[in-house]
Amino acid sequence: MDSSPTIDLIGAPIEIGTSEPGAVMGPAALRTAGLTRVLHDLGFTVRDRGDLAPDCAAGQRDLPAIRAWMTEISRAVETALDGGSLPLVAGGDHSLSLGSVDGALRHCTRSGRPLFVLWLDAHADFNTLQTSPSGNVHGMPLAALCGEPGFDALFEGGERPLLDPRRVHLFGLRSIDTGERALVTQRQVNVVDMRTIDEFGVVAPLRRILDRVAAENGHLHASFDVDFLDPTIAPGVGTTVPGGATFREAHLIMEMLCDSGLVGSLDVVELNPFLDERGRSARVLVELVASLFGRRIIDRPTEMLPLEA
Ligand code: B3U
Ligand code: MN
Ligand code: MN
Repeated sequence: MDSSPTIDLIGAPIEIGTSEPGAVMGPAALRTAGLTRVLHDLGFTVRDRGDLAPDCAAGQRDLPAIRAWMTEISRAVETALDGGSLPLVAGGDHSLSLGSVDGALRHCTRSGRPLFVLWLDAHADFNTLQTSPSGNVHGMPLAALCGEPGFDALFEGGERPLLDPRRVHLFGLRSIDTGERALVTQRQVNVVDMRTIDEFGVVAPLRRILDRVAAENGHLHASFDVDFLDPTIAPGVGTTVPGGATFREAHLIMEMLCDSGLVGSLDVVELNPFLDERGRSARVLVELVASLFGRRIIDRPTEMLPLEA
């Protein structure tokens, strides 16, 4: 990101991509936990664009309803990026990334930069309608964005840019379905699973990803699913998976992303305040977002850098 871009906060209270109600309250909880204030205190101009409210009948959960969301989110993200702002999409379930990544893709196609996606998530979200065990669209956005068949009803007619699966980096993976796993391998999606993080920590794998994005002058879209975190620190999410990232690991990732200056757009998804404990998860997320946008403990004395061998 530039030194201090304007941040466009885009609320996307969508929950039709999941079977667990409550994510609709996510954007409100993030605001209550101080998201806007924290960013403002860090010196950013934050334009709160409010919550998107596409026109679809209440209770409608099919692909055309998700398409209505997708179209609005995509436009909001593309408009923000075209205007030089950094879009922060607050969810809402992970199907919202259909829109945010689509918007970033459209912007990048025009500006001629490759789009990389860092998917911080317990899940791969690479199911198709065929492989999905649940039928929930929040488990499918990456497959749809990468052009897997079966998602035509999601996209408006005409050309749409496709996401290159080899530029997708799953990070924190620890739950994947059988057909989904085959597809992730076939399409050469990059995976840093929890086993890798246990063995090497977060620094080496993340540095490798960031070096790659920097070498190609890419735009990095970070998509942060609350279930990337261990449920003991972030219980407010519909699909908890044990063995997630610690606060320290997540915090360090955010600091590294900040230092890289590469993140051009961000999603914070799957916060379910109905399942949270006294706002804990929302507060943790706001802390992490603050670190991504430059909050630091102290400026590191340069003679301390680099510490690695
Ligand atoms: N892979 C499973 C579970 C899941 C994916 N994303 C979330 N849960 N949050 C599925 O339903 O596709
Ligand atoms: Mn997800
Ligand atoms: Mn997930």
